[in-house]
This record gives sequence, C-alpha cells and structure tokens, in this order.
Amino acid sequence: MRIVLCSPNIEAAPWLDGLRAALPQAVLTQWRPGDAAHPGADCAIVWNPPQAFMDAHPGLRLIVNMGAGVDALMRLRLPQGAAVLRITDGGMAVQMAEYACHAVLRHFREFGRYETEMAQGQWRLYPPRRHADFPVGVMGLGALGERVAATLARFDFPVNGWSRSARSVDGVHCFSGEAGLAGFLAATRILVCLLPLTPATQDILCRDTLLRLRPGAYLVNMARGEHLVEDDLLELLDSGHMAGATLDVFRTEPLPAQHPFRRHPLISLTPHASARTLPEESIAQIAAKLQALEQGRPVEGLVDLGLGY
Ligand code: NDP
Ligand code: OXD
Repeated sequence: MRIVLCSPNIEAAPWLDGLRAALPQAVLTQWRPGDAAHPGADCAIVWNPPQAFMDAHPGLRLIVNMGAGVDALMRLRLPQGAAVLRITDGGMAVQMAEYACHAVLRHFREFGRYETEMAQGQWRLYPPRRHADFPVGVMGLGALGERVAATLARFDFPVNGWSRSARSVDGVHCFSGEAGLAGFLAATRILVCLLPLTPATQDILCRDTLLRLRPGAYLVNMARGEHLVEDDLLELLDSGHMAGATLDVFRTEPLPAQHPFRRHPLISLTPHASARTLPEESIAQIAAKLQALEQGRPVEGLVDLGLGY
C-alpha cells in the first residue's frame, strides 16, 4: 500500500512516526501544498486537504479522514471511485460526554450564576430544580451522540435522542427521521447537537427548530457551526425563549473578536475543543482499519457519499 499523508494545519511528524510504526509494510510519504503528485499513491490519510491534493492524486482508492466529521472532505471533488473512511470514536466519545455533562449540569445547577454572584460578594441560594423539568434531547445518536445520551441519562435527566434511522439506546427515548422531529423537540428543553454537517442538517438549529423546544430552552452545539443560524439564536435569547447556550463550534473559526457571541452574558464559548483528536488512538484505529480492509473484513466508519456522513 502506498499512503500519502496530507494535513496542512496539523503537525505531521507524530502521525508519520506513528503510522510508520503501525504499518511497517506500507510506503508512507507526506504531501505539502505546492508539492507535485506522489506517484502510485492509492491511499490518503488527510485532515482538511486542499482541492489541489485531490486533483493531483486521481488514483486514490481510499481516503482516510483523521477526524470524525467529513464535511470538509465532502465539499471537495474526490477521485472517482475513492471510498472515504473516518475515525469512529477514537477516544472522542468520552470527551463529548464530559463536555455535554459539564454544560448541562452547569446550566441545570446554576453554577455560572453562583460563580458570578459570589465574585460580586453575594451569598444567595436558589430553589432546587427538578430533573424532570429539564429534559435533554441529543440530535445524532452515532459514535459520539449515543455515548453522550447514555451518560446524561445516568444523571436522572429524561433523555430523548433523534437520528435519521430508528435507533435504540438504553434509558433514552428515541425518535427518528423527519416524522420524529416534532415530537423530539416538543419533549426537549436542553438541546445537544451531535449531528454530522450534511445538506440535510445544515442550518437545522434555526428559529423554527429552537422555537419548538420547551420555553427556557438551552442549546449545546458540539457538532459544526453551520448547523446553527446564529442570528436566530441571538433573537431567541433576546426574547427569553432561550435561556442560554454553550457553543464549541462556529461558522467562522477562530470566532472573530467582534462577534456578538463573544461577550454575550448567556453564551459560554470554547474554541472547537469539545473532543480533541488523539493521535495515538487514531493511528491505532486507522492501522487496524486498513489491515481489516486489506483482509476483506468489514470496518466501521465507511462514509456513505450519498448521505455525506
Ligand atoms: P456518526 O456518523 O457516528 O453519527 C451521526 C448521527 O447523526 C447518527 O445517529 C445519524 O443517524 C444522525 N444523523 C445524520 N443525519 C441525520 C439527519 N438528517 N437527521 C437525523 N439524524 C441524522 O457521527 P459521530 O457521532 O462520529 O460525529 C458527529 C459529528 O460530531 C461529526 O460529524 C462532527 O461534525 C462532530 N464532531 C465535533 C468535534 C468537536 O471537537 N467539536 C469532534 C468530533 C466530531 P443514523 O444513526 O440513522 O445514521
Ligand atoms: C472532528 C473534529 O470532526 O475534530 O473530528 O471536529
């Protein structure tokens, strides 16, 4: 196998070293913007490659994405017939569960409010809240969303889940498809987004969707910035329908210094940090998947190019 790595914005050395150790029989090279084509490459391992990389390598049979979301790849013209494989979990599901639980519990238990008031020298207690009044809904029950939904259910929140096809997760009330969306939203107050970004999910967190959540709703977006219509969220925070949001991903990253989210008192921000790619785990997973494919065994994470995830 002749593998070419292309990851313009990531330090390549640890990936090259790790992949060479894990796949000693493969020939592995690194392509940098401006390089000529690497002749004979049949497999690419990539993160945010430019179109020029794809154009230079029409012979690729397999493109391995060094992360979970393949939306950036799906925007490119890929070599005809190339399959796309992605990281599934790879140590990110537990990080997503940590992030979601932190955001949900911080809101539910009013820790942000207490921190602000203590810093102002106040000492005030608010009445305890009931889990039953804060049902959580997780959009996307895949490698990451399923773990998040199951973990939140352990904190006694009523948890709803929504996916494209019907799914079943212990302790989670599952809805699916367009037909299930209205019931899912009506049953949800804290909405957690872990959908892939596809033509079907772009702008899904819009005014119409958010208005169908229970009043005093809260949004946690850990998926992609393009899921959220930013002005709609700002309007619904102003109107009081939304009580706040925790956002990890944005339409423009880095988030511009003057962006209205930056200083909004009801919005908590992180810099696309909810689940970091872990090179060691990812390399081991990629190597295992490449070996399985070579031996004709099935692998998880082959992307359906028609659906875009
Ligand atoms: P998966 O492909 O494993 O799961 C996607 C889930 O979304 C599935 O349950 C799928 O349904 C559901 N889904 C897809 N399209 C629709 C639709 N049109 N309507 C309803 N449900 C839909 O993805 P992962 O869990 O691995 O990752 C999810 C996303 O998280 C990534 O695509 C990426 O954008 C984001 N991410 C963000 C990171 C960050 O640091 N902020 C880090 C890693 C990932 P079904 O089960 O029927 O297929
Ligand atoms: C991913 C990401 O999709 O880091 O893996 O956003």
